[in-house]
Amino acid sequence: MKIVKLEDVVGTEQEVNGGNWTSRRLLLAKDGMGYSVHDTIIKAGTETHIWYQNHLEAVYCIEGKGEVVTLKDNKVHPITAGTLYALDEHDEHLLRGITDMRMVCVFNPPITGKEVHDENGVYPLVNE
Ligand code: 9YT
Repeated sequence: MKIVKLEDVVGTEQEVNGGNWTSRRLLLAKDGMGYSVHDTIIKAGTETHIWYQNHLEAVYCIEGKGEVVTLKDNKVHPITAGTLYALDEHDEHLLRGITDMRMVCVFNPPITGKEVHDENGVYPLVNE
């Protein structure tokens, strides 16, 4: 069994600053679980275009307040602590932080840690 603490990840290459967000990757593909788990801070006042065409992601807000806008229908979904959104259709969306938001994110397939968002907000599939 593995025990991972947030403090073990902070300040390592598993803490990634994406500009509008900082993601602390607790579990990655290398951990062999079949999914990755991230503790991500979305910064207040930011809007990020995201479209994970190669991944499914569930995002559970545990602190803060914001919005997700699904671009196929321009619907605005309020996000507060205790709300989860699941991108079960690889939904293209905008993620807005009204305050800082703390999100627990799960990706299937797992992120390897080497992905960066391209200009379409997409993560490529990376085979290790
Ligand atoms: C909620 C979300 O998708 N934020 C972008 C960062 C992502 N959680 C990551 O790469 O860790």
